[in-house]
Amino acid sequence: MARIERIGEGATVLRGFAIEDAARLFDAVCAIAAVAPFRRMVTPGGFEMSVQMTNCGALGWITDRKGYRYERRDPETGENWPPMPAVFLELGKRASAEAGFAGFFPDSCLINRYEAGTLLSLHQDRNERDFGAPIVSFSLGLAAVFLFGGAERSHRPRRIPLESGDVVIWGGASRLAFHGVAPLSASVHPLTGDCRINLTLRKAL
Ligand code: MD6
Ligand code: FE
Repeated sequence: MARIERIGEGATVLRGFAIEDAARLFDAVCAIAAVAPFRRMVTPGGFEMSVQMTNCGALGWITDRKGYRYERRDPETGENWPPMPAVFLELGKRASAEAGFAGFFPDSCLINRYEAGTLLSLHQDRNERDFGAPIVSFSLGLAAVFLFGGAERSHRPRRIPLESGDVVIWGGASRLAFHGVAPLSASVHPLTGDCRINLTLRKAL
């Protein structure tokens, strides 16, 4: 059974929740990346992000010079994003229910790939239509330090170590909290090799 850790109002870490399914999740990520490759997207300000991204599900989160948004098609291939694997849906629903958000039905999964030195600067997830739905975030492979701040950017973030199999569920009063990921340390993990994979399941529409 996963150990439940409350990290804020509406924000929960389920330690080791996905450990037994980590290999299945990673295999599904590899199959998705074979069709919709990882890429570094450009922010509206013109900076290339250090984290590499792809998506699956009906909608995918993208950024380019025109802004942050969800799109039905992968701009690199012109095709729909690959479908959401059943194992993502099933685990996402179970994890969110365990954290007190019953009835979560994600239509989008953003997949992030971190290598040594990759970071994600503080941001809010606010391109979704309905902030009533939580975000469910799975960590696979190398450990990372998740930065969990407050409602304002100036609020100094807490540092929360995340390991392979940990799940963060994020909603309610924390839904718009600033958060990010500290630069990844170089290491090797038996599942993913030299990288960390993060899946964030969202209800975009
Ligand atoms: C990551 N996660 O862990 C980046 N956003 O790689 C996120 O940006 C995130 O983990 C919203 C809720 C949970 C998250
Ligand atoms: Fe985020």
